[in-house]
Amino acid sequence: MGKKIFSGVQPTGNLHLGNYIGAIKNFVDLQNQEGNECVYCVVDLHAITAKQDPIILKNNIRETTATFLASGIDSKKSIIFNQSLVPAHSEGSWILGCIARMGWLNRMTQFKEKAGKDKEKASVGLYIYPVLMTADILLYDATHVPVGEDQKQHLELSRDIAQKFNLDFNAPNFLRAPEPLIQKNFSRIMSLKDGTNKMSKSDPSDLSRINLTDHKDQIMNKIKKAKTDNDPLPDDDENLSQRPEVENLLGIYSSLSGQSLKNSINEFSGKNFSEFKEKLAELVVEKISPISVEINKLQKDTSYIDTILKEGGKRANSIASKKVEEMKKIIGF
Ligand code: AQP
Repeated sequence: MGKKIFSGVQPTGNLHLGNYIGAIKNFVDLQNQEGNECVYCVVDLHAITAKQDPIILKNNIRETTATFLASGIDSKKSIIFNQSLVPAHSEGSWILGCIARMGWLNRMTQFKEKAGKDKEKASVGLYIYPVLMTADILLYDATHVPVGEDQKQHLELSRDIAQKFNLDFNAPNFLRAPEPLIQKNFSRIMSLKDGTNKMSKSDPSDLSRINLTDHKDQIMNKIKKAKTDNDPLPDDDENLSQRPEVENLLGIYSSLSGQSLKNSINEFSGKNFSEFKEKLAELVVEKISPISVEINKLQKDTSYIDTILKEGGKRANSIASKKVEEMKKIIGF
C-alpha cells in the first residue's frame, strides 16, 4: 500500500544543501514512488515564530515554492501550498495545544537551541511550534513524514499528542500517529566552516552553506574555502567521527553521488584535499546548478507560482477542513 506523506519547509530564505539532502531530495523520491500521496507545504505560519519582514516573507514563500518545483516536485502529482491558505492548520493547532502538556514541550531541544540564553524573549509561537507541526501532519492522516534528524523529537511529540487525543475522547485511531522518515546516512549536513554545527539558513556566514540559489562560481569558491584539517584523507572510517569537517564533506559527496561512505573513502584515499575538493565541487555544481537556474527562472513568473499555491491550497483545504470539522465534533463543539 502507498504511503501518505506530509512535510514542510519554512520560507525563511537561504534554502541550502542541508535542506536539499536532508529533506527536499527525499520529497521528490517519495513522490515518484508508485501509490504514494504527497502533500508538501511551505510552512509560513512556522516562519513567523521569528520576526519577518512582510515583503521579504512574501518573496521567500515564492522562492521556497520555486525550489520545490525546481527540485522535481510536480504540482500535478503532489499537493504544494502555503500553510496560511488553509485555516484548519491554525484551528487544529489550538485544539491540539489543549491536549499537549507543558512538560512535553519543555523537553523540546530545538526550542532551547533556537531561543538561546534569553528564552524569556522568545515568541510564544516558537515554544508551541511543535504543536502546529503536529496539526499540519495529523490533518492529512499522514502515515510518514520525511524530515532531517533535527525534527525527530517533534515527530515523537506528534505521536504522543495523537495518542492522547484518541484516548481522551475515546476515539480510537481517529488521529493517526505518523512515522518519521529519516535517511539512514547523512541525515544532518554540517556547516562548511564548523563540522560540529548543522548547516543552517540563519548562520551569519554565507560561506558556511551552499545556497540552492548559488551559481557555479559561488559553489566552487565555498567548497574551496571549506574547513578541513592537516591530516591526509582517511583510508577507512575508523577515526572519521573525530574529523567532523572531513566526515561532512565525504558525506555530501556520498549522498550526491549515491554511493556509500566506504566507497567515497576508497575513491579518495591517498589523494590530497585539493583534488577531492575539486571533484566534490564539480559534483555539487552538477546537482545544484540546474536547480538554481530553474529557481531563478521560475521566480520571475510570480503569477505562475501564485497559481500553483492557490490550486494546491484548494486541494489541501478540502482535506484539512474536513478533518478539523470531525475533530470539533468529537470534542463537543
Ligand atoms: N543541515 C541540515 N541537514 C539535513 N537536513 C536539514 N534540514 C534543515 N537543516 C538541515 C531539514 O530541512 C527541512 C526543512 O527545514 P526548515 O526550513 O523547516 O527549518 P530548519 O530545520 O529550522 O532549517 P535551518 O536551515 O536549520 O534553519 P534555521 O537556521 O532557522 O535553524 C527539515 O526537514 C529539516 O530537518
